[in-house]
Amino acid sequence: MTEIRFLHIADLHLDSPFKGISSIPQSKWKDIRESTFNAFTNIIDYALENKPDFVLIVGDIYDGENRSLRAQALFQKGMDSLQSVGIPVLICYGNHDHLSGSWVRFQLPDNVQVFEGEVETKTLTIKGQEIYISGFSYKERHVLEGMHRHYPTAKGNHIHIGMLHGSVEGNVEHDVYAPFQKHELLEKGYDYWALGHIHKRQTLHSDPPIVYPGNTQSRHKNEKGVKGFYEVTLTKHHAVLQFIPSSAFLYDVVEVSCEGIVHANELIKHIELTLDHYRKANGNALIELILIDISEETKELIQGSSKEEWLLLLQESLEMESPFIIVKDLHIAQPKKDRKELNMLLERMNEWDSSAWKHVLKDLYRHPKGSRYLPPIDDLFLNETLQEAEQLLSKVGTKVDKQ
Ligand SMILES: [Mn+2]
Repeated sequence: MTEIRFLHIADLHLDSPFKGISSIPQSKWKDIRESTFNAFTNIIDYALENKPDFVLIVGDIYDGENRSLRAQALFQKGMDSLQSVGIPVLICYGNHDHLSGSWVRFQLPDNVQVFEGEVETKTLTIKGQEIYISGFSYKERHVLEGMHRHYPTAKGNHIHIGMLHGSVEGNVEHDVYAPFQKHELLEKGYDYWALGHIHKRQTLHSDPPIVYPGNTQSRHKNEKGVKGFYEVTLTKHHAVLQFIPSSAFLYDVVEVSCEGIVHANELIKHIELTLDHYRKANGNALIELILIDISEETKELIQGSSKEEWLLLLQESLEMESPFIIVKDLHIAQPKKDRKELNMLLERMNEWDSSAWKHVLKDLYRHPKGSRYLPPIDDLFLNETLQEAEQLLSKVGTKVDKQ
C-alpha cells in the first residue's frame, strides 16, 4: 500500500495578545506580538517546500472567538498559497474559535474543508486511495460531552484518521473539553488520532499514534521549549512522525553556573557567553535566567544591586544582538549546600515505607474532623505525594531568593 504524508498542526492561536508578558524592550515588542503570525508563515513555507499530500489543523486556529480580521486575512492567504500548489487542508475549530463567536466571515478557497458542529467523515483521494477523516468543530466554547462517541468505527482496509480537539477525562491541568479515555479512541480502529487542545507536545499512544503536536508558538512561561507540528508518514501498518519546529521565538529557562565568580564584570561576561551559545543553537528567545552554583560570596555580589538593575544592564548588553535574546527574569538558586540538604530530604522520603508514612502523618490521620477528607495511605497516594514533594522542593531551589 502506498504511503501518505501529511502535516498535523493544532493550536495556532493566531493573534494571541501576549498580555501576560510585560517589561519587554519596546524594540522587541513587535517580534513578540507578531510571533503567532510568523510561526504560521513558517508552517506555510514548510508545506510549500515539502508538499505534503494534505494538511490537518485541529482547532484553536484563532486565539479569540471574534477572530481578528488580520488573523483571518493571514490565514486566508496561507490557504490560498496551499491551494495554488494543490494541497488539501482539513480544519476544525476548537474551544477558542468555536462556531458561536461573532466574526466577519472570509470565504476560504476550495482546497479547504471545514468540519461543522456535528461529527462527520470526509474523504480525500490520495494517490488513488481513499482516506477517511472524521472530526467536528466546537459549536460553542464549552463542549463537555464525550464527542468520541459519535465517531464511526473504522471499516474495511482504508486509512482512517480522527481529528479531535479535547482532552483525557480527569486531566487536572487543563480545562477538560470533549473528554475521552485512551481506550475509547483505540476501540475505533483508526490508524492515527490527530489531537489538539493540550499545548504541550505529547504522545498518548504510539501504535496507532494518538498525538498532541502542541501549539505552534510559546505564548507564556508555562509554554516552554521548541514548539511546532508533526509531519506524519503513514500506511495501514506503519507510522513515522517527524517533529518540525515552527516557533518565531522560544520561551525558555537557562541555567548559568556561577562557580568561582567574585566580580560583577565576570558575571556579566559569563552570562553573555552562555546566552551567545544559546542564541546560536536556538535563535530568538525570551529567557528566564537561573544562576546556579552560588557561593555565599557570589550571593552577596548579586544582592548588592537590585534585580531590576541587573536585568537592565543585561538587556543593554544584549540589545544589538541578532537573533534576539530578552532576559525576562533572573533567579538565584539556593546555595549548593542547601540543595544538598533538599536532595537528602528527598532521598529519605523515598526510603519510607507505608508504615513510616503512617507514623509521619499520624497526627493528621488521627484528627477527628480532618481525617475523613484524607485518602487512604496506599501506593497511589505515596507515589503522588512523593512526586508533589519533588516538584515543591525543586521550586524551593529557584524561587525563595527574592532580591
Ligand atoms: Mn488551544
